Amino acid sequence: MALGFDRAGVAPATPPRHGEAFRDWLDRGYAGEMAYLGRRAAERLDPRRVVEGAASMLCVASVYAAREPEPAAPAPGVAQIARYAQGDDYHEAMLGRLRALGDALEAMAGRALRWRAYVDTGPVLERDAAEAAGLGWIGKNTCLIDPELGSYLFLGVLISDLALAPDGAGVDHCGTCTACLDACPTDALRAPRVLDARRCLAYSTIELRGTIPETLRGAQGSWTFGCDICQEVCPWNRRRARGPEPLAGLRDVFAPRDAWRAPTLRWLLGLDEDAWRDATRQSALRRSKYRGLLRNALVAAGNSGERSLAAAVEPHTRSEDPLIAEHASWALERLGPT
Ligand code: B12
Repeated sequence: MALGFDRAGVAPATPPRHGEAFRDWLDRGYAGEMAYLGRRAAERLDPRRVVEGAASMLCVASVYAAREPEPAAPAPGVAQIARYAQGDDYHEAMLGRLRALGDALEAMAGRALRWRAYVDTGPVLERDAAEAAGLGWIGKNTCLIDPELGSYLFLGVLISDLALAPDGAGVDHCGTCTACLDACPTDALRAPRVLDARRCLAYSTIELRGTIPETLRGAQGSWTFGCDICQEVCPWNRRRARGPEPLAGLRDVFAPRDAWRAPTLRWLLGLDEDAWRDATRQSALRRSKYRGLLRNALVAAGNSGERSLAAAVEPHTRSEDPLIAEHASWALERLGPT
């Protein structure tokens, strides 16, 4: 596929199969502070409200990390960064290619089409659409899993009024496995395919702007941006690939940057805002803002057991920002007397 996507498939532009589950999720308050998810709920529940006369959804997926039979445990004093955020920001990288696909579809149809392309930020349940388009199935960890590629996949969707032949929905292969539910350190997976985002470390380290609830801090371990635990334990991400997985096409855009593969907490705690801006240019890491990343690193330092980090934590206890000062004091107390 010239555009560098690993998978593509077509679903009819009809209401999502799990629309009720989405409504129920909102009603339970599981979206936490992500109010934007409820604001355009009607559109999320019917793609024809997004594109007038919508007939089909062309869904794409791109691998952003290779599968590993046994993910390595983090070294002491090292921060864990979710794989999806270690390379270049996926939004622009995928959206540009999806838009090229829209233009190509128009040329192919020989008429002006109504179409919209989205990656992450649009009023679409992208996993539902991807499952309906046969790109895989929604696992018990709520991630879209491809039976060959696993779940380290970015998704994108192009909704258009062009009637394309649908590919048929993906088939569920989770079976009796509950590895993800058992491994989640904060019990965010309340039931198979039901995630209370307020308890999810990806939410608390990326989306949450304020204080990280004390109930989540210990469980955060060394995760400093996002969390991959429910994917790392998934057998579909642990199957040995047939030979090393080549990083080609769009994939090399997402290859980990040296700075973010396994950054030390000492380095992160020493970053000022300008250095943070430089290091997060064109990266999904920008989403937590400087303040959020520093807050997360303080919690990870508090969990590290590395007394030598106290000297890097201590100055932040005098921060003018009460959020930073409070998390730093918490971390210092947890590290114990120097
Ligand atoms: C909000 C959001 C989050 C929130 C909430 C996550 C969530 N599960 O909803 C937070 C910040 C926690 C988050 C975390 C992550 N995210 Co996010 N996120 C989104 C976003 C913007 C909206 C998702 C949404 O609408 N959630 C609403 C709830 C209700 O959906 P859901 O939990 O998936 O539940 C559905 C299924 O369970 C389904 N279902 C299917 N069968 C069944 C059966 C039953 C019985 C039930 C009840 C439900 C059900 O029905 C529900 C409704 O569709 C999407 C982009 C998009 N526009 O879709 C990206 C997206 C889902 N995220 C993505 C990624 C990569 C991540 C992380 C892996 C990043 C990281 N490593 O930290 C984690 C994964 C955590 C996890 N296990 O989900 C990718 C997922 C790709 C994939 N392979 O699945 C997406 C698609 C972005 C993209 N374009 O690539 N994310």
